[in-house]
Amino acid sequence: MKIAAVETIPFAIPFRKPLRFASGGVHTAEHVLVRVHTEDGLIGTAEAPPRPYTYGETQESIVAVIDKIFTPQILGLSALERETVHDRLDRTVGNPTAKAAIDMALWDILGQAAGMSVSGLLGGFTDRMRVSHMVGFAPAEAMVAEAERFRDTYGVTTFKVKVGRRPYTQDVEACRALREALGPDAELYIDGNRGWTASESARALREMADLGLVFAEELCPADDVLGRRWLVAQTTVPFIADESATRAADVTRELLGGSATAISIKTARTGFTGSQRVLHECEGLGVEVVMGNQIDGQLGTLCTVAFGAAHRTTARYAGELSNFLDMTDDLLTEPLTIEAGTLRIREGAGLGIDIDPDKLARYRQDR
Ligand code: MUC
Ligand code: MG
Repeated sequence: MKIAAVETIPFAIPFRKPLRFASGGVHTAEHVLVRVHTEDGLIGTAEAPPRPYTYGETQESIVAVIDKIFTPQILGLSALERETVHDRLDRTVGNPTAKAAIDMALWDILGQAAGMSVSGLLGGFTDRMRVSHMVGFAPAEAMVAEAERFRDTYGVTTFKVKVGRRPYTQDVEACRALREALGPDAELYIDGNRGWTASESARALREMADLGLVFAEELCPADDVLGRRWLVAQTTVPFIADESATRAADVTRELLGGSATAISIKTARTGFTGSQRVLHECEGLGVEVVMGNQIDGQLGTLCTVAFGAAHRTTARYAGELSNFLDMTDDLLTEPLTIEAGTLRIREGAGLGIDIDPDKLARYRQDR
């Protein structure tokens, strides 16, 4: 299982409906397909989504850091030597989605070699997750129409609503309209992507106190240290750290500093190995987690559900697993489907990723 080569293939697939949020937007999935080849012919696969507004990575930087720095450092190591692989990758700071894609591709290889599913190897708790859909910025009526469509078509009843616009009252109105349209049983939570100040966030939360929000995520920047602590201390809604806690050490800092009371785990940035570190840290501390979405395509979503379904703590809440439905196409031979509000893991050895060669030829940008 020695690593013989790492392929980085940039590809671009347009979104039918772009996702817009306070820190940016995505119109086209310009991701990088990462394939790790072993000397004995196994191929581990994952995708890295560049999110410059969150991690500083671009499609070009992901390809460059893997090709020029990471691959030469890990060639010849076995897929079983993941700690050594990470020791080498961690010599370079940052680049979380590039590192995570390599990690997940190595797990895919381990699963294939063992003839077992990665989800089973990780923990095997269940074979599916309830789905939470992220509703991006739009006029309130359009946000309601989107949520109703996801409820009626896919059975989804949990929604993460993007907030963080100014004035904050338009987001409060949208959340109120969603609660009125979806009824008391729908689970609603909000994500501000750092768009508001601490005091705007406090006012917005007070005005939404009757909406039964399950979580509030990154409403204001964690870098506004005292403001954020002040906000988190006064709210009764669990406050999720997402982009402010992208590594186990950040998780420690945000939680112990009183700047968050729950954590978003994203396999796109911590792979499976780092995500388990974060998960076990949160379990040890008694802190709730949600499986987040890096605006993943189908490969990334498959990785998220494989991890989320594997552990009882990550399977407790709905995972953010549906935004690939807004893309015009994807690379999998057999597309993912959401039924009765749930997404199942893929059966079979490894991650069960089967890339359609025609689709890859059509969307890859390097040929
Ligand atoms: C989210 O949860 O914030 C938007 C920016 C990002 O980094 O992830 C997405 C979704
Ligand atoms: Mg977020």
